[in-house]
Order: sequence, then structure tokens, then C-alpha cells
Amino acid sequence: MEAAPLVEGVLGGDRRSLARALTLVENGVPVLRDIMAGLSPRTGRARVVGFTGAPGVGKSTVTNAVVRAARGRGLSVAVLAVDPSSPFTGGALLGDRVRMAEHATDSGVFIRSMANRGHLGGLSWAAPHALRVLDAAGFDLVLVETVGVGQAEVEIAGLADTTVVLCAPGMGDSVQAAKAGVLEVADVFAVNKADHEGARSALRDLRQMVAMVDRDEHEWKPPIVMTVASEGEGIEELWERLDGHAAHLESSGALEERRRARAREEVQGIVLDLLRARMGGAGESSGLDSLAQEVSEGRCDPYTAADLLLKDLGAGPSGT
Ligand SMILES: Nc1nc2c(ncn2[C@@H]2O[C@H](COP(=O)(O)OP(=O)(O)O)[C@@H](O)[C@H]2O)c(=O)[nH]1
Ligand SMILES: [Mg+2]
Repeated sequence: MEAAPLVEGVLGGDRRSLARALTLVENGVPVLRDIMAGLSPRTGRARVVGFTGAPGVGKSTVTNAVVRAARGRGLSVAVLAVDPSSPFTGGALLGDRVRMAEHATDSGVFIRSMANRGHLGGLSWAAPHALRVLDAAGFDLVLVETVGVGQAEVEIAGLADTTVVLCAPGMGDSVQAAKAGVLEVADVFAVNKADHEGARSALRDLRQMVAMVDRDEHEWKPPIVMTVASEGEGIEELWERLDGHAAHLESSGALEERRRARAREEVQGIVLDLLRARMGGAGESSGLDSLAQEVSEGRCDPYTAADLLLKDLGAGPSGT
């Protein structure tokens, strides 16, 4: 397939091209090389906000409410829901679809769910690629929803310019969040389901945890917002906090730093994939098999073998 018409379609805001490009990202096809080359000059404009937290805390509901807030301000929005378990089917996503249905006929909103094969399958460039596609397509705002349960999801959440960590009362989330390393990636906390019992104590727990982190005075201190997303309550305040963080990113130079980190992740992922591909699988004629034999027979140590293989792999021209 040819990259050029697809690139043109994405840049021109054509929805089918956009959907197609994201499918190609999911499938990790070789033509991505040309697609990314075509899209990259047109990136860097979209603001990316990630939402993460345990299943059921209200990520989709909050995301939906933020979409509404953005549309009220005339901003175009893309939503990328990264679900590690059920890519295109499954109860949770069906629920999301129903919830997102209010935006279905809005041309300023694009919603897509994606399987998270990133990291697990070595495709750590997939999420950055997807963001690159949506950015190039011209959306003002890109919202990423990830289930904050594993390291891979936390890392994806950390790719955003601003990461919102959601908790809800009565789920032991605040403690869980700290354990999963979610605390470190949080720029803004939202205690959702503030209409539930225990919201105040969840807020207190979080405040304590935020206070425990050592920070310089110029460093960003994550604010905590109480929301009842299902009623739209607290969303305006959340929006203000997001704006506040965006302003901080701009003024501190942290925005470039974050985007560099995202690019680093992307490039590193591609390098690892290229190396893996060049090494070949078991039984394929690569230096790996003969080196493995030498190592297994004790004629070579594994580090020396690795050095030899790296040298060998680095010798050829890139990507051919
Ligand atoms: N009472 C209450 N329910 C909420 C609130 N936010 C979301 N929910 C409900 O909680 C359930 C899970 O929400 P969802 O957004 O799918 O959570 P996710 O798994 O984190 O995406 C849904 O039934 C929502 O309607 C809230 O603020 N208060
Ligand atoms: Mg959800």
C-alpha cells in the first residue's frame, strides 16, 4: 500500500484515513515508516492529557465530561482509549461507546479504542505513534484513557503532557496508586465519585501523600480536584487545573522535556524492534543461533556473545 494518499487524508482531517492509520499503527506494518515521515512535520501542536486509574473509578465518564468542556470552548478533541484487555469488544468498551454516543455526530470529536500491545509485545512505539497520528490530524486536544493497573499502562499515561490520576472513595485507590507508581506520574489528581461516602478521607489521604514528596518551590505540586463526573460536577475546576499545568509546562520548559521523553520512548522502541527483527527467530539464519550454541557449550560467555551480536547487527544499513 502507498503511504502518500493516507498521509494526505490524515492531514486533511479525513476520518477514514485517520482510522486506517491507527489500525496500521496497531498492526505494526512496515509502511508506518513512510506514514510517520509524512506526518511528522505536521506534529507538535496538540495538547495531550492522559487519564489513568483503577477500573471503575470513572475515567471514561471524566474523559467524556472533559470532551464536553473542550467542545464548549470550540476545541476539537480526539480520545484514545488504551485498553489492555479488550481491544474492540467487551463490556467496558460497550459502556464507553454508549457514554461517548453523545459525541458520535460531532465532527469535532474523534474516539478510538486501541489494544495495548505496547511493551508487552515490544511495541512501545505504538502509543507514541498513535499520538503522532492524532496530532498531525490537527486535533487541539488529545485525551488518552488508560487503565492504571500495570507498569505499561502507567508508562503510557506518562507519555501525556499532563497526566491526571483518578481515585474514587472506598476502593483503596490512594494506596494502590502509590504502589503502582501512579503517584509519580500524576500532575493532577481527581477524587471522582465525590458523591460517595469516604470522599473526604480519600482527599485527606491523597493530600498527605502529595505533601510527603520533596519538591523545590518552583516544582509543580499536583492539585487535587473533587469531581462527580456523572453529574459534570468539578469538571470546570479540573479544566482550570489542566490549564494551570499547561501554563506551568510552557513557562518551565517542561513541555519540551516531556515531548522529548515521548520521542525517546518512540525511537527506542523502534530501535529495539529493528534489532529484534535483525536477530531473527530461532532457527533463522542469524548470528544469534551460532552464538547461542557457543554460549550453551561454554565456549563463549553470554556478554561477549551479546557484544559480538550487537556489533554484527549494527554493521548493516538501517531497516533494509
Ligand atoms: N456515583 C457516581 N458514579 C459515577 C461517577 N463517575 C462515574 N460513575 C459511574 O461509575 C461507573 C464506572 O465509570 P467509568 O467511567 O466506566 O469508569 P472507568 O472504568 O474508570 O472508565 C459507571 O457506571 C459510571 O456511571 C461519579 O462521580 N459518581
Ligand atoms: Mg473506561
